[in-house]
Order: sequence, then C-alpha cells, then structure tokens
Amino acid sequence: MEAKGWIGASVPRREDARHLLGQGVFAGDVTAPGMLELAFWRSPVAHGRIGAVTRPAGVFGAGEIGPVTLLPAGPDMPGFRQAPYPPLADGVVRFVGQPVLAALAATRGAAEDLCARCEVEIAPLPAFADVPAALAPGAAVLHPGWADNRYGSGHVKAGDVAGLDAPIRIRRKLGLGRQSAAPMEPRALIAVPDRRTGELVLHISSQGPHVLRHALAAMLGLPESRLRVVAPDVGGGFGAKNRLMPEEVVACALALKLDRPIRWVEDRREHLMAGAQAREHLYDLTLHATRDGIALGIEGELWVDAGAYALWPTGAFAEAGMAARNLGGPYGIAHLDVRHHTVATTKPPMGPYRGVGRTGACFAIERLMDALADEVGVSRYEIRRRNLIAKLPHVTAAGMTLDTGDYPAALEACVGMLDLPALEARRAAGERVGVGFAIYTEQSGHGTAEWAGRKARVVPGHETATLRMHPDGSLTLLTAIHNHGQGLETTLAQIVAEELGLHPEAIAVRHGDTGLSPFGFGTFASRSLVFAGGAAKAAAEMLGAKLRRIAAHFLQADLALVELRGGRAWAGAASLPLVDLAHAATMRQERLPPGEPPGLEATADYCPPEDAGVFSYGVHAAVVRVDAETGAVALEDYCVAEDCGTMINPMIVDGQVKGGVVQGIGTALTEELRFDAEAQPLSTTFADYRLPDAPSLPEIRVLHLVTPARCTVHGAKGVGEGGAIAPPAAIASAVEQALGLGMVVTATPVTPRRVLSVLP
Ligand code: MCN
Repeated sequence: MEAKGWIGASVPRREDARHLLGQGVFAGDVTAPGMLELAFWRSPVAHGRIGAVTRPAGVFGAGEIGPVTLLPAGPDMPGFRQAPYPPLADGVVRFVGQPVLAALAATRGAAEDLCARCEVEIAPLPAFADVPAALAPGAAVLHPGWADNRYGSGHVKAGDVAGLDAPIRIRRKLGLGRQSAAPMEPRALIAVPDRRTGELVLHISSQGPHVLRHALAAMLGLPESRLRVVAPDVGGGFGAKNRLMPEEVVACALALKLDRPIRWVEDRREHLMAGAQAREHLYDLTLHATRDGIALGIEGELWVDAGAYALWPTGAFAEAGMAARNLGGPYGIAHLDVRHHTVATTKPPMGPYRGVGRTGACFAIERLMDALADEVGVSRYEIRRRNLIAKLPHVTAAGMTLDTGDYPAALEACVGMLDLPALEARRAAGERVGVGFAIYTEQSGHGTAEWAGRKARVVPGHETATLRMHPDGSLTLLTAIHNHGQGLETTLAQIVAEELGLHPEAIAVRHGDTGLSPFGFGTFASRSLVFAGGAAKAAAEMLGAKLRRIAAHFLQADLALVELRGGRAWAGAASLPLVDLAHAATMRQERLPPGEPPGLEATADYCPPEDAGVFSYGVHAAVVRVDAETGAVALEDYCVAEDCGTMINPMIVDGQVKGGVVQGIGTALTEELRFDAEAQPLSTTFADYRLPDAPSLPEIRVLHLVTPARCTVHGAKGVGEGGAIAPPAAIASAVEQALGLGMVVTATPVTPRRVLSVLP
C-alpha cells in the first residue's frame, strides 16, 4: 500500500500480463453445451432482387429467424432518410457480402458446407461503386421512396465567404480512401440462453455492451432485463465494434427461437467484405486568403460514401458533419460555407474509425495550407506559423471552443525535434528526402449539448461508476466503458488509488458486462478517461468521505483532520487500517457512527461541465525518402508534439499516440478497400489490404506538452484518436518536398502508383 502520486505515473499496464501469456478470454473462446455454429450465405453481387432460393435444412432466410423490429438509424431530424439494415436481406441485396441466409450446424465447417449447397437467384440491379456514380443524373435509387441516393445533407455556414473578395483563391479536389478498422480480433459472439435466469446472455466483442443491449432488446422485443451483454477481452475495436450489426441480431434471434447457444466468429475475409467500413471522403473546396498567406475562409462541398445501409445508432452522418465542422482546423478561419453529403452506394455500410471525420478534414485543410504556402511563396512551416490560433480559448467558425493549450508552441516544439539543416543538406546533395507538417485538434469528452445538437438518437452525455469496498478492505470499480487496448484497467485504478491513498493494485476494475456495472455508453470518441475517469473519481470521493467519517468516529478525531494514505486512515499520528473500517461498515453495523448507513459502496455519475468538450492537439512531422523510379515512399522519421492535458499515465499516452500514428500511416500509404465498377470488393485479404508492418516504420518520437484542461478530472483530455488524424496530411506534404513538387498529392493512400502519377 502506498501514498499518493499515481496521477502522472507510468504504471505498467496490468492487462498486458494476461495477453502476453495468452491468458485473455475473447468471445470466440467462449463455448456452451449444445452450441451451434453460424455461417452466412452472403450476396455475391452488389445490387439485385432475390428470386428463388433453394437451401438445405438448417438454413434460415429473412422472416424465419423470429420477430425482429428494425430500428431507425442516423440523426433524428427531418430530411434525413432512413435505411435500416435488415439482419438478413429482405428481397433486395445492396452490397457484396450482405448476409442473405443463415446456416447452423455443429461446426463452422459444416455450417459453411450448408451455405455451399444453397442456390439463390438474384436478378441484377444497377450497382454504383462510388459517390459520382451514385449521384449521376438518372442513377437508380437504392432505397424505396428516396428521391436520390443521399441519406442527407447538411450545411456548415459561418461568416460571409461570398463577401470576402480575397485576392487568393485556391480550389482543390481531394479524397481520402476507404478503409477497414482491421482490429486484430475480428468480430465474434456467442448467444447463450440461460434457463436459470431466463436471460439471453450474449458474449460479444463489443466496445459498448449497454448500448448494444438497448438496441438488440428493442429489435428482438425482449425486456432489457432479460438480455445480458458481456464483452470479455476485446482484441481492438477502433470504432468498428461500436455499431449494431446484422450478424449479432441473427445469432440472438436464432438462439431465442431454437433455445440453443449460437456462436459466430467472423473471419478476416468477412470482416474486410462486410464489417463496418470507414472514411472515403471527397472534397471540392476553395480556400480564400490574403496575399501574405492569411487564410480567411473555406467554401465548397464534401461527400462521404456511406455505403448501402445506416448502422445504428448514428449512421454515417456523424462522419460528414464532423468533417465539415473541423475544416477550419487549428487556424483562425472565420468564414465557412461548406455543404456536406452522406451518400448511399452499393458498398458495405460505413461506421466510425479512429479519428472519425477529422482525418479527412485534417487532410483537406492541411493540403490547402500547403497549396497556400506554395502560392504565396513561403515555406509550409511559415504558413502554419502565420495562421495558427495564438490565443486560447478560441471559438471556431463552426462554434467549437478550442479550450486550452498553445498551438504555436507545439509547432516550435515539433520543429525542434528535427534536424532541418541536415535534411536540407541532404536535399541539396540530391537526395529525395522531405519533411511535411500537419496539425490536428481532437475533440474529446464532448457531452450532452454536443450530441443532442447533432440530433443523435443516443446522447452519450454521462458515464457512471460504482466503487465497492468489500469486508476485507479490497475494492472493485465497476464501469460501463470498455477497455480493449487503451489501458483503462490501469488508468482508472490509478485515479481511484490517488483519491483513496492506495496502490492501484488494490483496485480491481471490472467492465464490459451489463450484468455487473451500472449503465454507461462504452468506449469511443476518446471519451473514456474524461467520462469514466470523472465518474470513478467522484465515486472514490464519496467512498473516501464515508471512510473518513467512520475513521473520525473510531479515532475520536476531528473529521477535517482525517486523511487516507497508504491503506490507512490517519488523524495526526493515530491511524487505523482501512480493513477495520470496511469490516465495521459491512459486518459490524453496531460499531458505526450514529446515523451512518451500513455498506461501503458508492455510485457516481459524471457529465463534463463544458458540454462542447475539451480539445487535445498536436503537430506531426513526417520525414520521407522517395524512390522516383518506383514511387516507393520510405518513412525515415516521425515526430509528434502533442498536448492532451494532464497525463494520467504517460507511458499509456505514448502508446496511444504511437498506435494512432501507425494507423494514420496506413491511411497515408498503404490501406485502401478497393472496388471495381460493379462494386465488387478487390481487397478481401491482408494481401490486398496492406497494413503498415513493423520493419517499414521508423521509431515514432513523441514529445508531450501539458496544458491541463480547465474542467476535467485532473485536467486530462482524451488522446485515443489524435495520433491517427494527422499522418496522411504530413506524409503527403513530405512526399512533395522530397520530389521538389508543389501541392500535387490530392488523395490517399499515397501508393507508389499514385506517386508515379504525380511526377511530371
Ligand atoms: N490517458 C491518459 N491521460 C490522458 C489521456 C488519456 O493517461 N490525458 C489514457 C486513458 O486513461 C486511457 C487511454 O489513455 O487509458 C485512452 O484514453 P481516451 O483518450 O479517453 O480514449 P478512450 O479510452 O475513450 O479510447 C477510445 C479511443 C478511440 S475513439 C479509438 S477508435 C481507439 C483508441 O482509443 N481504439 C483503440 N485507442 C485504441 N487502442 C487500442 N489498443 N485499441 C483500440 O481499439
């Protein structure tokens, strides 16, 4: 037992040991007696009408899995069109890989064999594989009753771009490729009817069990009290395990119908074909600026290819709206006039992926700033120096309050990590090396007003934690957020330990089980530390207050003098071990102070007081070497100067930043889900969908600047996504410098083929 000092300590992640030793338990590891394995017959065409179906026994089609009510997804606003995702195709298939039939057998292989014996006639309908095809005049309409192939459009307007009369106008068309979140563990689940409790217990690889339970219960017509969702160890989510997907509805419905456990484990091909997909933005933007390179306004349009269905709860509308709102970046751009469109195509539905909306927005604004630098004739560093917001807080044109920090200082800090003269010397000697900069902001911990303002169907404005001290003085923290690589089992324990003067090892953290923890929304949007950390601290304060009251009574001391430290309650030199207090509070009620209720359990709720959230930020610098013969880009160096407020655990923050950067490098250089003109997927294995590999990565160097947030627990801001936001912009810029070109890289990934295509 130790005293305080846990905030800011690089405590090793407690969860690592079980993973390194192969002792984690994932949904696919769970079995149950009498279990059947599920496999899907998936559409081989992108769009078509289902005709005659021939299938063996043990195969179920739409309408045969039991009653299912479809839920509307996307924002709850007029003009937003609904396209709920049926668990099994309902007469029409709308993308390659859409589940059409569900096969059950004793083994996965046998279930796949049943699928192989199915014959489904599908009369082809027109496919549209991208936004231009979907919006082309006369294009077929994907969903009945829709006037065109847009889920919806929005308009972010502030100031008066049209009235600017700026001397410099730079128009560029830009694009960000389509991606898969590609977690190490694909999706997996097992739905088990529990005859003792009457519950259906769903073990599933999920980022947010309570919200999933809510949706599933509504779809299946079950009371939420009869559905328990357990997310055990989860091998990465990155956003892709935070939406309701058809496979989980089918498995639960069949488990209820047949009263048998049903397991489904996604394979990589299914994940790349039919899991939630991400990004794929198109931009047509004009930047207005002064002759000395001060950016004044942005106007134009952006389109997000949201695929064939809207995933509950947000659909892909969040992606487009977020991109539009963030187009001003960290620059004081006062005029915005941007229309955004969420477009339906015959491709898999889009979900969130680390950096939601902002990876595209950052690519767009940073590319425009590079073009502006070229136009004005100053360096790309100088253009940023001139335009960065110098004084915070700053309310952006889109109405977001960039709260605390020092953006120019971060730029200088990042530049200071590089040896620019040495790089110049190499360039002068003819080496094709270059450096690129990109700056991001990362909104985290945004609460009620923000989500309600977006007309979200679920408003994740709070989080709750329960802290329980057992009769022997040990502690359990119960939370509804989910740790799937973020290190939250360690950092939440650090927060409670700090408050109660204990060692973090003294606190067990349990999460991911609707049967255990109080309600909460789960882990996404870099919210967990701000929200669950806030709730954990508040619960620890409540429990600590009670422990001190009991201790003051036992020690006959003034309550104001009692403090908790090292596993004991102290009043001056006198002290008592917490276990004595715990024992009294639970087993010996008669010893408690008069009027003090028994038990040592506190449940606290937390909503961040500033509803617009807190903004982390950072500057990325990429150094690349380009082979002009082959177009290959080699990363030589990667630097990040970031500020996420107070770090609870600097080692974990480091890991989060580096992990994010690697994913951003994938966006920048290698990863793309490609489709042919008939919307047939061309990237269904890791041979075609290339993730960055360790040998191709430099050491990612991270410098932490710390400006505590004004309103969050310990002044911490979220950090989980920031690393993934800036790399495409930084790397594209570096490639251009290496080749001695102006702003010519307009799309990701910057593959060798794309590099060769921009060479003069
Ligand atoms: N942290 C800290 N000090 C800070 C900020 C954060 O010590 N000032 C710690 C937190 O305590 C937590 C971690 O850093 O242990 C990330 O915290 P936070 O920024 O709150 O992000 P979340 O926990 O909400 O995680 C979600 C975020 C997102 S949105 C995606 S996507 C993502 C990511 O985190 N998916 C991940 N990081 C991931 N990391 C792994 N390994 N796997 C994923 O699926």
